[in-house]
Amino acid sequence: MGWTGWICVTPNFTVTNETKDEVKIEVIYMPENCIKKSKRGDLMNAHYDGFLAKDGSQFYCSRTEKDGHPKWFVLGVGQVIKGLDIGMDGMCAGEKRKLIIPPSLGYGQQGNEKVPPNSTLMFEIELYSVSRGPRSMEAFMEMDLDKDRALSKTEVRKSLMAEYEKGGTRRDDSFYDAIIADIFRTSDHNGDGMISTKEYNVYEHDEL
Ligand SMILES: [Ca+2]
Ligand SMILES: [Ca+2]
Repeated sequence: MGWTGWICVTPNFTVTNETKDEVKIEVIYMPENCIKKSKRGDLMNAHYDGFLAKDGSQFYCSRTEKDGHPKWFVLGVGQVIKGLDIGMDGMCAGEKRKLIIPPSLGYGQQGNEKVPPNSTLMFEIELYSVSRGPRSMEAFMEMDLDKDRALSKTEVRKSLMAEYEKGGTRRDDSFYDAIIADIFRTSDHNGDGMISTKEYNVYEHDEL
């Protein structure tokens, strides 16, 4: 799922027949392992770039914002604009979507500093992870088996195995290796191979 090569450029697209009050969803990439689909209340980790539909100009790019990390937010609770809450429902980790969002589900008649009034928006989304519920300290403590207030790869693996193998299906190591590599890439900011409580709780409430 490498996103390192993804740069923020204006894509080639045209908007036709935009429907009022409806989010148009186009799946650009669907991963083979689509295990868990997002639903309201899930914690999402995604990159999303926003463009104005009328001329394709970019008004937001999470890859160049702040530290360029994918953004964390809870789905369906208004932490992002309505069109994103709707358009990112039923999505799985690794999936990419293009969304077309009418003004009523975007920034409306007001717009914001970068979005003119009554703008139809186009978003490109790449979802990295979906997990049930916000990252709570309770969940952290549960995963932190040796109680050293840091999560090792072994601890993360055990917790993933408990979750993915609930139904009794055994998955091979490479399945977990890929997920763990992804989790540590996005969460282990100082690269010491452990996820600290601070790194775990990177809760960003973005303006979007
Ligand atoms: Ca630990
Ligand atoms: Ca760390």
